[in-house]
Amino acid sequence: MIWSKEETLPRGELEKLQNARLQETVARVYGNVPFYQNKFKELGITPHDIKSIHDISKLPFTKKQDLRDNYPFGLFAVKQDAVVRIHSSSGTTGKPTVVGYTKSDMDVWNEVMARVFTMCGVNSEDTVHNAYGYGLFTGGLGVHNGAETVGATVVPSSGGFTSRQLLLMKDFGATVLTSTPSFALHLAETAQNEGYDLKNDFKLKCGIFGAEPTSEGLKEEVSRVWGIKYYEVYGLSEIIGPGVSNSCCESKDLHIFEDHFYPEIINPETGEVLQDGEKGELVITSLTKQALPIIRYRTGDITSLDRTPCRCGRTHVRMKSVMGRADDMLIVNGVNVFPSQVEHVLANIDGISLNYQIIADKKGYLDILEVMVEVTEQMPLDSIGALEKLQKDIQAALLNNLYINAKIKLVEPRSIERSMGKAVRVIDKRSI
Ligand code: DLL
Repeated sequence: MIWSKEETLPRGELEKLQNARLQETVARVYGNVPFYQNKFKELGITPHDIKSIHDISKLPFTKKQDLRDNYPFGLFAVKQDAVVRIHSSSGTTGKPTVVGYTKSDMDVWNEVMARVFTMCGVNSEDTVHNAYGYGLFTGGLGVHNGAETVGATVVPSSGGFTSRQLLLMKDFGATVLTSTPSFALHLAETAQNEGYDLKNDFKLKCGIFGAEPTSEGLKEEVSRVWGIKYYEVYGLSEIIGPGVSNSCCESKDLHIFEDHFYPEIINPETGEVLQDGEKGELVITSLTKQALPIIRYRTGDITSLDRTPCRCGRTHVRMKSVMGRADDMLIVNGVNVFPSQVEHVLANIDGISLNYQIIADKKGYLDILEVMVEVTEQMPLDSIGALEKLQKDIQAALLNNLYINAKIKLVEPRSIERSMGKAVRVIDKRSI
């Protein structure tokens, strides 16, 4: 089943739609967002220079930092009374990245998420157990609204409380699990430890997983232990949230809903636009967003595009599953973390220096994070009480500011190895 006719538009018609929508978007940002007006002026262009998507490379890029620099609502193209929803993620300087939606943006989000569910064969007969986090993170509510749009029964369980989630999944007869892939495996492991029979106690037929980089091996493992079909959803809050692209029944690659989100692949070093099939950074321009229209957003995600026809009948371009990041962002159990954010938190705590290392690893199927940090010379290393308090303070500050639960290891001054060049801030022992 295909949710909407736009998903199968012949490419010529799709392009016409994209051309018209790009022109509208460019006019909207030029007229309403001083940041873009200034950028256009710097480049010596006006909206009249953009006649079709073939002109898109004349436009400036937008980066995460631009959202932060214009915190909280500086890039919004509408007045506050038109905004019906805000989401946000934590930011480098303690200030979050803020995104907003009008009523029509919410309609688009529900529409693309309805496409996602339909692509995975989910309809009103299904019960969706939604274990993506609810709240400022777009995963919980974005997936929730899409499931309701196709008429499915949604169980809004959010993250955590693993044993209770298993009970609900079994008793409510969930047929679809939506969560991060690592949480799906954690649920399976807990179910096995608690004596459930994964194949017979549950009615799951598929799962829709995303929000973090995932190896093929881990995907196969999720599919195998639960005995379900694995679908993948991709998205980012700056563009809409989950629902930018999704894998179909015929292909592991993800169809990008390009009537709403126009993709390009660039060389992350030079900004040069690359050809289909070439690996580079995904850049997306929103074509219908009202509250936060965004031009050539640098996602930081490395992938490639494929425009060959898909057996499922959809004409929309496919992207490969994300292969890595162009920057140093870590994703820890679905939460995005930049080393600079951790540093900013550490900088506000007395008794420690800014010599630190972030170590990401796996325990079972979940990610664990350790922050190793040197105490200052003044810190009495023989005072166990003082060290324990310091450890707790750092842990609480990271949790409150960045929503990450890290183990803190305090070490003596000058004990973390110094490098000759760039400091080694992150050791990622997880292999994706
Ligand atoms: O993670 C939105 C989302 C929620 C997607 C639920 C899928 C499911 P952000 O918190 O803004 O939004 O994080 C966006 O997460 O740039 C990628 O690096 C990563 N990401 C999202 N989906 C995938 C995926 C949500 N399927 C960032 N595979 C993105 C790999 C993913 N990475």
